[in-house]
Amino acid sequence: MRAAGRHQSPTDGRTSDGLVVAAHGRRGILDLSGRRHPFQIQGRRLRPVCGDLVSAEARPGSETLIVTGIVPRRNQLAREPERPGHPDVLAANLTRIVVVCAPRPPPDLMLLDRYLCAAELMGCEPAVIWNKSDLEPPPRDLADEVRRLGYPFLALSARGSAQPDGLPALLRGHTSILVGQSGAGKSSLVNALVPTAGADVGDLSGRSGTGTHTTTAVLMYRLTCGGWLVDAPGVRSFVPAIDSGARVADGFVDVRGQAQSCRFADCRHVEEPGCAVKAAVAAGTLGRRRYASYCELLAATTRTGAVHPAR
Ligand SMILES: Nc1nc2c(ncn2[C@@H]2O[C@H](COP(=O)(O)OP(=O)(O)O)[C@@H](O)[C@H]2O)c(=O)[nH]1
Ligand SMILES: [Mg+2]
Ligand SMILES: [Zn+2]
Repeated sequence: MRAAGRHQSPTDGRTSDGLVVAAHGRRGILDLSGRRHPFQIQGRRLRPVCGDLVSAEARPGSETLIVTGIVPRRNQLAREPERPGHPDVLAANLTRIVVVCAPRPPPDLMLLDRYLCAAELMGCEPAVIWNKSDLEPPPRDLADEVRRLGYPFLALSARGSAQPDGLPALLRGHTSILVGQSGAGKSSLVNALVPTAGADVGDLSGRSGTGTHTTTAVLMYRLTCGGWLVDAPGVRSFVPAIDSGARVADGFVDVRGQAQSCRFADCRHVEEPGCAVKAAVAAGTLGRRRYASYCELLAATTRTGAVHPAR
C-alpha cells in the first residue's frame, strides 16, 4: 500500500475516497458519492478489487482518477492461482457469499463446499441458490443438507421474473458476491436484479453443457433493495487461499462442530485415532459427501502449499 503522503501535493489536485465498482487489470471504475469515475492505478503493487475503499486523486485535464492507496480490507475472497504465485483476489469487504448452482451445468458440490468454506473463514454469511428451477426443482437432499448446515437455500429462476423470488431479501443491506460454475446463471440473476446492468450472458457452449467464460471483468452493482452485488467470472476450479491446512476444518461448520471431541487437539480428522469427526461420519450424523469435500480440500491445500500469512 502506498503511503498516504503522496497525494497531498496541491498540484496533484483534490483527493477523495471511493468505492471500487469495476476492476480489470490496472483500470476500473470508482463510485464517489453515487457518481462513477474511471480510474487507473498508480504504482505496481496496488491491486484494487471490487469492494475496496480507495483514495484517489484527480489530475488536471484528465477524467481518469489515479488510485493511490487502498484502505485495509476487512476480508477478501481469494483463490490459489493455477500456477504458483500470488493468490487471485476476486473481491473485498464482503458480507455475503451466494453460491449459485443449477441443473445445467450439473452442479459441482465439491466446488460448492469450497465456497462455503471460504465464506466461513472470511466471516461472511453464505447462502446457496438453486437457479433454473424452471428446468428442474432442486434435489431434496441438497436443500436439506444446506439447511442443516444453517445456511439459507433458495430455489428460483432468473428467467421470466423481474425480481427472482426471495433474492432481494437475501441481499438487502449486504455486500454480496455471486459465485459458482460458469453457466449457472450468475449474470442472468444480476440482470434480473439490476435492469441497467447489461451483464454479459453467455450461451452454454456445446453439448457438454460446460459454460463459456463470458464474464472477465469483475463488476459490482448498487441494488435498489439496498446493498451491493458483485458478479464474478465463473470458474471451473476454486481453491480458496487459506493460511494453513488446519484452517480447513474451521471452514466446515459440521466438521468443526465435532472436532472438539477428538482425542488430539491437532487432529486433522484423516487417520488419527480417537477422531470424533470420523466417528460422526460412521454414525451418519456427519454427511459422507461433506466429509469427502473436507478431505479433498485439505489435500489440495497441502498440495499447493497454500500458506499465506494472516492479513
Ligand atoms: N432455463 C433457464 N436458463 C437460464 C436461467 N438463468 C440463466 N439461464 C441461461 O443459462 C446460461 C448461462 O447464464 P449466465 O447468466 O451467463 O451464467 P454465468 O456464467 O453464471 O454468469 C444462459 O444461456 C442463460 O440464458 C434460468 O433461470 N432458467
Ligand atoms: Mg457471468
Ligand atoms: Zn478428528
